[in-house]
Parts: sequence; C-alpha cells; structure tokens
Amino acid sequence: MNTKIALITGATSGIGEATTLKLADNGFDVIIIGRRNDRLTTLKEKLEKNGTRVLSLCLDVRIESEVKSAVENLPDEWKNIDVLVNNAGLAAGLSSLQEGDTDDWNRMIDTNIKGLLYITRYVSPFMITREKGHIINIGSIAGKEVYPNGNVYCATKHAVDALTKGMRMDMLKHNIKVTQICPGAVETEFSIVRFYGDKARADNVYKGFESLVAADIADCILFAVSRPSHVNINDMIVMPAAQATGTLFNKKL
Ligand code: NDP
Ligand code: 8X3
Repeated sequence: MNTKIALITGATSGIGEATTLKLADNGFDVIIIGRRNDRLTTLKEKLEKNGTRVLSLCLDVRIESEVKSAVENLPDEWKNIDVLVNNAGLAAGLSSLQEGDTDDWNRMIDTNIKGLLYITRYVSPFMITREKGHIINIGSIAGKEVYPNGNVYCATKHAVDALTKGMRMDMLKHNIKVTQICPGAVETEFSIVRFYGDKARADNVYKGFESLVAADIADCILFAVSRPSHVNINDMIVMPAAQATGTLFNKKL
C-alpha cells in the first residue's frame, strides 16, 4: 500500500475536520481522533464513500492510558504514520487571572499541552523507526503574543510554540520534520466552546470582518506536508487580512 497515512486529533470539528477532508482529498488515508463518536462515524462514512481508508479512534487526548493503548495497539497496517496533526485543543473562558476558573485552566493545560505531548510521545516512535515523518502542531497567534484575559490559554499556546522548537531539535537526527501553524481568528466551534455554549457571544467575535475559515488552515497544512523532502516550514502565522494582532481588528460594525 503506497498511500500515505495522516493522524489528525480533533477531527470532529473545525480545523481538524477540514484538515482531514483536505488530506483525504490529496491521497492520504486517515486516523481520526476525537471524543464525539457520532461525528467520527459520520466523517468516516463520508470519507470511505470516496475511497479513503479511515481508522476512527474515539478517545480523550487528556487521558494518557487511552492514548497509549490506542496508539500502541494500532493494527500493523496503520502504524506507518507519515503525518501527525496535533490539532485538538480549546480555550475555556476569557477572564482575568484573579477571577479565573481553575477547572477551565486544568482543561486547557491538560488538552493543549499534555494531550499534545501524550499523542506525540506515543506516535513519534513509529516515525523514528522509519526515520521519516512530519509533525504539525497547531499553535496560535495566542502563542506569539498575550492578550488581556487570555492568560492561561495564551500560556498553553506559548507552550506549544516551545514544544515545537524542542521536538524539532530532538527529532532532527531522526529525519522528522516539525512544523507549527499559528492561526489568528478562524470561525469554528472554538468560541462556542470558549463561552460555554453561548452561541450569540461566540457569533459576536466574528462580526464585522471576514474571519479565516477552517479550510484556510487546512490549505496551509497541505502546503507544509507537500514540500519536497529537503524543505521544512518551521512556523507559519496565518491571519485574517482584517486582523493585525491578537486583539486588533479592522471591524466594520
Ligand atoms: P473546534 O472547537 O471547532 O475543534 C476542536 C477539536 O478539538 C474538536 O474536534 C474536539 O473534538 C477536539 N478536542 C477538544 N478536546 C479534546 C480532547 N480532550 N480529546 C480529543 N479531542 C479533543 O475548534 P478549532 O478547530 O478552532 O480548534 C482546533 C485547534 O486550533 C485548537 O488547538 C485551537 O486552540 C487552535 N486555534 C484555533 C483558532 C480559532 O480562532 N478557531 C485560532 C488559533 C488556534 P471533541 O469535542 O469531539 O473531542
Ligand atoms: C485562538 C484565537 O483569538 O484566542 O487561538 O488568539 S485567539
């Protein structure tokens, strides 16, 4: 089997789902991860109709034992993972540190940092065995700068920035590429999750300007993974044309 394999975390929505569709369209078989099994099943059925082979793993990236067991017990034909997209992540809340909800902090730290680490820890040995592979970490403009009330979310994305650099050094001798993609505002379920399901508040984030859509980020990921073998894209910051910094927008309201 010559088809390449991509593993995408957070494939049930937004950037992860768009990336799954884009990579499948471009000849990848896919391992898709998320907690919402109904969505995984729908995506799997849709892709299989178009001839893509799909392995669906319903798991929570925060739970190391789930990640370890699922990855270590992959059927042999799924172990040759060429591309890992560490995308699963979230913001929970937007409040000052002194008023922050510690449950929100734990969810963000456990998902955005520890989840990314667990997946990478258990997937990368397969790449190292083959001396081949490409890891794509989804960072954020929030990993390049900090904005008021973004404290812990920004810290988790700064951690992704540091981990991207660290893993690139550690994996250099194993011929594994490591890329970070840092989006500005992308309209997905991100703000609905951040505001605990308050759709009106979430919609307001994207009012008055043209935000990115998930497919824009999927395009960047496809570009990074389709460079010739001697080329690596280290880091890409991708913003809406109407957004200059994490908080400065040209909104026409
Ligand atoms: P969505 O909320 O649309 O998607 C988030 C995805 O992550 C879902 O598929 C969700 O699946 C998955 N996920 C969350 N927690 C877990 C978990 N514990 N275990 C497994 N999967 C999990 O948001 P986006 O697509 O926007 O977010 C994707 C990434 O992009 C995140 O890392 C986010 O920080 C980053 N980002 C987003 C930006 C934006 O403006 N939207 C900008 C910059 C970066 P499920 O709920 O089924 O588990
Ligand atoms: C998600 C976008 O606005 O929180 O990373 O920086 S933002």
